[in-house]
Amino acid sequence: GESLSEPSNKKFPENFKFGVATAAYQIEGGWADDGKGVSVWDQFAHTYPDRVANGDNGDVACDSYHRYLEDVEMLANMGVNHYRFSLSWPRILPTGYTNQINEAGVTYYKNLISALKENGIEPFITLYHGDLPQTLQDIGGWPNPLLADIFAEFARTAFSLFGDDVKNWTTINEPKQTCITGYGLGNSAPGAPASGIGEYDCMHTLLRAHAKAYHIYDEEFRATQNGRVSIVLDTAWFEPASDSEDDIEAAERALQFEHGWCAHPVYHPDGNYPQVMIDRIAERSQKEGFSKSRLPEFSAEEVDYIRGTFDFLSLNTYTTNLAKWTTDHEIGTPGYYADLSVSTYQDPSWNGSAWIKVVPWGLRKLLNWIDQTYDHPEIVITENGYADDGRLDDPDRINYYAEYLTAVLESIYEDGLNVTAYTAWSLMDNFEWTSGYTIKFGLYQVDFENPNRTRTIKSSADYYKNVIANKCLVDTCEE
Ligand code: GBH
Repeated sequence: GESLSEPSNKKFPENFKFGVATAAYQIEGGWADDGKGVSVWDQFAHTYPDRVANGDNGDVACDSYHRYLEDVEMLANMGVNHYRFSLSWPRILPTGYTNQINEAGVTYYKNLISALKENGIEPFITLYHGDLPQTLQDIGGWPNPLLADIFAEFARTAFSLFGDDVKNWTTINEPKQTCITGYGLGNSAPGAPASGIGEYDCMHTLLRAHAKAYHIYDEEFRATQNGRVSIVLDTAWFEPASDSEDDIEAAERALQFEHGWCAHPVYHPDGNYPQVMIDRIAERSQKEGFSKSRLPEFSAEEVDYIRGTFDFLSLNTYTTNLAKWTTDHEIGTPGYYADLSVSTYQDPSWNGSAWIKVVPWGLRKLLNWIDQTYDHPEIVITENGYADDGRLDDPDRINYYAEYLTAVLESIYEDGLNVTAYTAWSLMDNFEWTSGYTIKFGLYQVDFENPNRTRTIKSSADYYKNVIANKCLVDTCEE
């Protein structure tokens, strides 16, 4: 396999920021406490325990709803600059709509935010990270275009409740995951499969929802609150499986589907979906006998309204895949992966765990591709991390962070990219969606057998603490 490089001895730029991330359903618990409404994840995990490893759910999770002060202590110990967490929409708006505001939920987030600020930690809020109010699923969920306005109202509520103290906002976490697993394949919450249709309708609404929230911030809050807003997109790097032209084309197409689907409408100066998606999905839809493309169309006004709705580019990324050209999938069941028709896999010689192979050069290539494709944006890495079985002594996680942070340094100093912040996933072991508690991403361990959900520091947290303190990966740094 590729040999790993020595950690860089360069110092991060003086204003570079380090943080860690979590998400509401994955850590909070308190699923029915104090007037919280039911989310699609509550519903999914309770209705289909067979679809989550060990039948687990987030009813208690890390119990952060009751133990957030311990979380803040851990954050303060590591000395992070920012803490990226998400709001549970149904904890604040139990009906999903603004007709009813749950004061206890508001108080929870206000308390968390003030504890962070007392410790000099910047709150970095994601409005939506997977836990849609079930009431809104009952009217069809994200494929229903009405959700764009309903989300925008939630966004306005959050900006007005918390915006005096919160300067970093992202609207939606990983729309692609919500749409493909939730509404395309349907193997994750809300479990509403409509392959080849639902995922595209879902993304269409999410993009309009994001743009509305961004414009609301611009028009009603920016002047007084002076914060920044973005949308969190995830992608792996796709490396051509060989240097053949076909494989190079396959890798570029994979990037345009996996990243461009949502990135192009927002981040590309031209806006709209990537042309390769528009063309391929129209062509396949026609062969399938549809009267129009399964990829919905934006009007020219909508293209204008959506493009440029970001103050920085926000990226979640974990690993690299190889992309190999393959003949187009036969016309049959419509679906995102058939529309893409690229064969992807990972090199068996790559080290790593589960789906996360340690391929730091892939991060550097991805950052460069983004820089070139989207006109040199400021890039904030909002998630990056490594999973294992949860042991306290975790050299593999330390190695992953050293390798990936080295790639970040190289992208800054050797490639001249504008990467300004890095956020590790995750503060602590938590509920990893359909993998339940079997996969552990934490810098802190959580004992899920213990009613106190005891948190214990791992070696990787000590490592990250040093990185943050020195702004450097090794003991002797070069300015
Ligand atoms: C992010 O999702 C999420 O934002 C976060 O909530 C989550 O906990 C974190 O990453 C860690 O997963 O078929 O085995 O190849 C990342 C979404 C999930 C996409 C795993 C790729 C590969 C599964 N990723 N998936 S596999």
